[in-house]
Amino acid sequence: MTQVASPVRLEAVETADQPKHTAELDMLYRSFERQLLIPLWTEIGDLMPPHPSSRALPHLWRWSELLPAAARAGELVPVGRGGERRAIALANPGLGGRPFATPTLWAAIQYLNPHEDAPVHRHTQNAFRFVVEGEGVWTVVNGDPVAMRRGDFLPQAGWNWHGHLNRSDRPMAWIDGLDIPFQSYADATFFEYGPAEVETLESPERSRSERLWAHPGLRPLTHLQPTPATPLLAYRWEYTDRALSEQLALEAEGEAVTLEPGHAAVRYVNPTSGSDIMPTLRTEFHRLAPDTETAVYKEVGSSVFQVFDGTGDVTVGDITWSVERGDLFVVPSWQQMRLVTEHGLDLFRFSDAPIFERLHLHRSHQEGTPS
Ligand code: 1HN
Repeated sequence: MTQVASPVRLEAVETADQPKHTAELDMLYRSFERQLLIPLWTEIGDLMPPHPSSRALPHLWRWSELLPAAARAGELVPVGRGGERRAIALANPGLGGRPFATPTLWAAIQYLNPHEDAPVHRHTQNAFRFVVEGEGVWTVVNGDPVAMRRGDFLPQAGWNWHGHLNRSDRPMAWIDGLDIPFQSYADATFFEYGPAEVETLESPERSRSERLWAHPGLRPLTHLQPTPATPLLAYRWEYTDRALSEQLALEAEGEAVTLEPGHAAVRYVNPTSGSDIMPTLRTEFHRLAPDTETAVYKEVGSSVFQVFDGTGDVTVGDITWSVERGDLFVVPSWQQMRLVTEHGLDLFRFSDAPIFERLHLHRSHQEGTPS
């Protein structure tokens, strides 16, 4: 048998049904350590908690601190082949110094200087961009240039070639979300380099993907089969904004169309199936009207939120933060969350919910409702 140092140290536990701590028991435990064996009776509390108890912690990153840090990286660190992206990841303080926002989700701020390119590559990880401010960058997906502007959501499913280029005279920052931690634990990751230069002759207003797919309720007869990820590469702010304001307007006219009073919400979906935009990622936009308080809610799986506009107080677990534009916060699995706003609050959200739903592990609970 290969001898490797055991990272564990087994300790006798003396509860009613456990053996007394004797020299013989100690020898047995030392031999378990040498053989890399761990008895269940010393671990059960950790492995089988009565409900999810995430190592990830609720945490807030302020845009007012993230953006200057990214801009400084823009002065000091070039972007190119090898490093691939000037992306700076949110590292949850409960996850041991890994660049993981939650056990399944990666979130980063990415920054591109004027006339810079981020080289072409592809990976199995599902990704998206969301833009909280600025414009001028095109993300080029399989040769299709897609303009990025404030409020746009740009999904980018695994194994598609992609690079970014800033065609403007100003720097631009945005956030990236990916399922990197999930695919890393699952040993499912592949990666390939493409050209170092992002090739595109045009910078069109509308991508080919939008010209084919961005017509609500209409589907090309040549594309009737459902695809696992959305073929639409940009969900524009103008539509998201209108969908949310119309929900609130209909509510004001007496229709029960909002999630709860004053809380409008939409999910970004794959137009070929009506399901989430990618197999592992769920993305939504939430709008709270002024003077709205949400219910206290929790679910299995983790989320990252970015404040798009407005201000409010966010409670996650037992921490409350006052938030403003661009701030990012993490909601770990089965931690309660609640939002309160006086002047109105717009929030972008992404989560790993499709993974748990597909595996029949998803549960949610709203305070005041039966469990
Ligand atoms: C990536 O390709 C992007 O394309 C962003 O912008 C973040 C993090 C790890 C690996 C690949 C992008 C990434 C990434």
